[in-house]
Amino acid sequence: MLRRVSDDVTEALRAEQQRFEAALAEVNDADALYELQVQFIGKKGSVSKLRGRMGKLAPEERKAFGMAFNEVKKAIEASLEGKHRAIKTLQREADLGRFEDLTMADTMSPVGSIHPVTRTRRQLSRVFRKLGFDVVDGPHVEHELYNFDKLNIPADHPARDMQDTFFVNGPAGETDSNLVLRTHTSPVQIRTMLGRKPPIRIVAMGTVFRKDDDPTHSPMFHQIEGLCVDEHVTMADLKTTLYRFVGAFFETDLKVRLRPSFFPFVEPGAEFDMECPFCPKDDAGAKLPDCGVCKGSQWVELGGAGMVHPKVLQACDIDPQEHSGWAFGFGIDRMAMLLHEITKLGLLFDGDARFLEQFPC
Ligand code: FA5
Repeated sequence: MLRRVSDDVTEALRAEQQRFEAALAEVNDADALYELQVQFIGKKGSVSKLRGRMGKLAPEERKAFGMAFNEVKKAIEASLEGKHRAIKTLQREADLGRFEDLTMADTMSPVGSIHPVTRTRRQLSRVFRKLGFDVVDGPHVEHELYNFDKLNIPADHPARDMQDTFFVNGPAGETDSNLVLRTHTSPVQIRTMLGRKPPIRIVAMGTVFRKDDDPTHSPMFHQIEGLCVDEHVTMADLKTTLYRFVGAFFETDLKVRLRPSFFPFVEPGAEFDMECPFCPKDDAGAKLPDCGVCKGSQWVELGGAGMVHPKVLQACDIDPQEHSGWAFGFGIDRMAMLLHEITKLGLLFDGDARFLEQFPC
């Protein structure tokens, strides 16, 4: 049988279609797909070129070839369209799965935290307000008269040696140059009693300064002063108040004790101790001797206390026949150390961020 020209052209057409399908299987992106489209059905594409051979066919062969051509071209266009959609879908899925870190670059300053001493001061303030005390303040640069003399510590008293401090020049032209960096918060007792009349119930907290410097003593530290003056105030009121304070502050029921001691501005005077809250215990609840905080004594000292000396009341125009009072003065830094189990006083003041970061807000 005589082979027709249209058979050859149609065969070439089918061959191009197969070549196209094989090439299409390798295509994975839109650019390569477009190139494939141009290569096969673009103006000068291999399939389009075959159409040009239609003019050489006998008129009766043209129709069959025309139909075959359209069929192949449509199939190629459909495949291109299908692949185009598949590529878009893949691209969208890849976009959705892509991880972009949208967090802002770390350009902000680190957040600070509240210093353990400040935290302790705030806690003390809360506890004493609840116990009915006003919180008052006093200056760091104090008159020698208030820091010593009116507290029954005259110029030649040996107690001054224990609180050696920094004398400060007053403002130019001022006659009273007897100014000191206060050595304790006790002068706030004097300021309060000169400023208001009994009944008085105050606490004062703040920075004090001494010529001290060793592992347990710092030249700058913090104290809390308590003062209560009223009619018939006794040592029993002092002990009860301190017992209530310790329970509220350390949130546990601890014993307290007063040991006889001497401070020129109280009579009788005492050191105030509380039961050590940190002693390890055995299974039966008995305290073990190897406590790092109290060194096995089972007591920790908070500071001094006692009944306000009659001479101090008189120096503030309060009649000791009508009124009596008690006072206490504790180291706040020591309390912060107890509360947070800090072993070295200096850590509180070195300003080392690695230490301070351990007390987040
Ligand atoms: C006084 O300062 C008296 N004003 C306390 C007082 C007030 C007694 C009212 C009676 C009535 P003393 O010097 O002991 O007392 O200090 C009290 C507490 O401050 C001490 O127990 C200790 O906890 C703390 N302290 C004293 N010196 C330093 C120091 N250099 N560094 C850190 N803490 C200190």
